[in-house]
Amino acid sequence: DLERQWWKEAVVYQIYPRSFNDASGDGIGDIPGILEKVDYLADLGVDVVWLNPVYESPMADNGYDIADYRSIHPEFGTMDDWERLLEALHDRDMRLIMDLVVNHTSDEHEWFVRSREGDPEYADYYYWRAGRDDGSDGTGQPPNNWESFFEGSTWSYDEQRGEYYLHLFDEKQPDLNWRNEAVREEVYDLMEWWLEKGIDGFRMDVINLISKPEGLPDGDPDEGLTGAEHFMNGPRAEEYVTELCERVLSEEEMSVGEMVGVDAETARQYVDEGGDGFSMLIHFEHMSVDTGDGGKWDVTDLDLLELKEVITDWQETLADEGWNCLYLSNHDQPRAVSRFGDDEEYRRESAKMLATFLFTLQGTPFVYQGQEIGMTNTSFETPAEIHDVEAANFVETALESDEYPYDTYEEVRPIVEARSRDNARTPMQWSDEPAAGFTDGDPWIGANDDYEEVNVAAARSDADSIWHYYRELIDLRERRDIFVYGDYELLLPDHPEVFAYRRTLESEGTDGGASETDDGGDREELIVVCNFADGEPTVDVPALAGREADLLVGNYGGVADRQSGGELELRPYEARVYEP
Ligand code: TEU
Repeated sequence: DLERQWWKEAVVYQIYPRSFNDASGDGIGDIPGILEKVDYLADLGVDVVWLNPVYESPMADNGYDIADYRSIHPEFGTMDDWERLLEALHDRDMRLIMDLVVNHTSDEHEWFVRSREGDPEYADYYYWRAGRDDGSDGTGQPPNNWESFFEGSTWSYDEQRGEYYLHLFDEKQPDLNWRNEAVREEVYDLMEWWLEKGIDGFRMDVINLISKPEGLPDGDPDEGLTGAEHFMNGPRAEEYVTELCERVLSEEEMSVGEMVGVDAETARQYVDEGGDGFSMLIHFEHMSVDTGDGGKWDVTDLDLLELKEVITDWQETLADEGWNCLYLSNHDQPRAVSRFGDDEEYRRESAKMLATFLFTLQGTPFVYQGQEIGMTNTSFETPAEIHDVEAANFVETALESDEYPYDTYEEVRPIVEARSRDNARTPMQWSDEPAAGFTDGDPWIGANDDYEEVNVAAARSDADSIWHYYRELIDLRERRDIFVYGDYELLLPDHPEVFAYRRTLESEGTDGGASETDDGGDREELIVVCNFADGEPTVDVPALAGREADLLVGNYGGVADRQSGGELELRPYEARVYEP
């Protein structure tokens, strides 16, 4: 039996503060802006806020480059504002988890500043190496062939120290040397410092990249991101995670490890309820079901069979050990409705279908700001409209190097529009007022053109909106354990357009809607059917054959409340949840 935990039953709402709500009028979202919307979150019914980084930072990667772990960046407000936010959330029975980036710091963090000066105390806080074939100019070639997530080498030469330093991301994000015990102690200290302030947990950024093998060997240049086999789940990654969890975390805190390049089997090493692993992991496997071998920028159609395979693998592998984090959107991904649904004719239907899918799998659902109103991808007419460092570097590399076959921006534009992280970072659409009601000033990034139609005010006043549908799902999940704890079983495995599954929960006590099993216990059951395409398939669901079932929730009107038998005629992007 699965152990009950508050964070399993919670619904998480992710706030990207820069784009959520601007109270100061400088065009950048801030903590006082979030405070104005705390009641909004309570109305929606979410339980936990995951706040993207708000620490002091030069903002080379919008806060994922931290310059001081114990202070708030002035653009976002003050520590007092942050404390008021924590209190306002707790007053409303919501919790707060902080995003923590400890694989790397900013190059403006005091540790790095001292490290590049050669200060003996900090000299070994980062990875410093001499170049290869070190010439008389002291530069030569980078120490190995590893490739950065943000294009180019993972090594930059530092004039002051006269050596190269390692950065898996931008050159302004040097990697911390976790082999150095002093570094690990610093991390535990700052985590304890935040826990003492009363937060409810952490989301740990790229936490499976923290261990690099001795000697930093070259990677195989023919494998995806060069070097990844060495720095993803490196030799001591599991040991460091265990140590971190034992030292600073307990099961009372929600701990979410973000892990790049982790499959379900590997995930089991890192998740554990006993306090020496994370509560759950953010993985990327279902984020590549619409990419080719070339990775993120190699855009293909959604392969639903692959999605079924990935989701089913994670559902089954973590069924009795560990826990799933469920997400379709975040600040690094394009908008789910544009990517997996239809952001034109069937925007409403497909956004609701995706919500149904998200809330009926086993795990903790994460809702990214704007998802609850079906916000869509945006357009980037010229490279100047691109803000994100990852997309900007891609465009530059694509146009200037032979690595990609493109010559003009017009050729790469559809790829940027499909994939840029900026799609998720346009202002939250509160109303049809200028800048979508996000700011009275000039927004740091332009609002999506569709804001006059797609916005919170409109959605809240329309009983049939995506927003109200989210509320309904959140409410159902809160009332019925089966949504949270029920076992998962894939149905119709080979159907190319319809994703269907069964959830079952056996329990001893009585809990509305249950039928009796042979041994006298209760058995609850749900059948979920989601059409991921715009066709109108008739499907035969054997699990419903010869049975009667109540419609618990669905995204179309005009469906009978009670279904007899397994034959279902579905409409474009239709989703239904039945209870036999
Ligand atoms: O993202 C991890 C990561 O690997 C990203 O590069 C991700 O794969 C990519 O954006 C998807 O296209 C985390 C943060 O969520 C991201 O915002 C940061 O830029 C990154 O770490 C570095 O801290």
